[in-house]
Amino acid sequence: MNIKGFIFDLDGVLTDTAEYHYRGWKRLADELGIPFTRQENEALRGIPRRESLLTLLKGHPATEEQLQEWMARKNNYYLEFIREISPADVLPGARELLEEIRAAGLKAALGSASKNAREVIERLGIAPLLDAVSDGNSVERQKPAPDLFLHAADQLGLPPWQCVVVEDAAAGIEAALAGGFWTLGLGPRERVGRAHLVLPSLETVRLQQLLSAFG
Ligand code: B16
Ligand code: MG
Repeated sequence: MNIKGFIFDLDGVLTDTAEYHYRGWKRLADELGIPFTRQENEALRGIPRRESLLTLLKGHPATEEQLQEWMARKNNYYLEFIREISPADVLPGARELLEEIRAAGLKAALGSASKNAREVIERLGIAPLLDAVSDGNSVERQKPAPDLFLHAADQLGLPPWQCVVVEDAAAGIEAALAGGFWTLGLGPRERVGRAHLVLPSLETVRLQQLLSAFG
């Protein structure tokens, strides 16, 4: 069997923190008098904090000091919102798949661009099912650079070709392909169609099905 490990993105794969990111950015945008819609928020999927802010600003001038203050402000709103997260917020099928991976003696890691990823997985109650955590603090270059997933694979002690990256964002699929990983894309083909395998969600997925698909 080829596949020995799985690397999971967080937002959009294991849970849906996108709504909380949206509410945080929206509150900041309202305060700055900048229009910001849910649709615009979709483009920020998997995109790191600073780049998200620059996208939201749409060329609105800002000093470095202001950028820092606004990022901190949005993050404080986000931290307030994620206090509501509980084990009930794990997306359907995700916990079952993590449990199957553990039972089969395979490895699982987190590969999230978020600097708050550890807190979220603790609140979801899935930290014990993850053998390694790579997050927004782990590497310099973020997705679509492959660094984050390479860091995760390294922590698992596995080469990329023995790992499947599970992602919901185009930038994440590109990062995984650039690193030489197998890719499972979750969501519409317009977004994750470059993945080796595309599924709507993890809801009905079984480990055996994935091992056969990538084996
Ligand atoms: P933070 P993922 C990403 O998470 C989110 O999709 C993206 O919207 C967010 O801006 C980014 O994390 C950084 O998050 O501000 O908490 O460091 O999909 O890579 O798990
Ligand atoms: Mg994501």
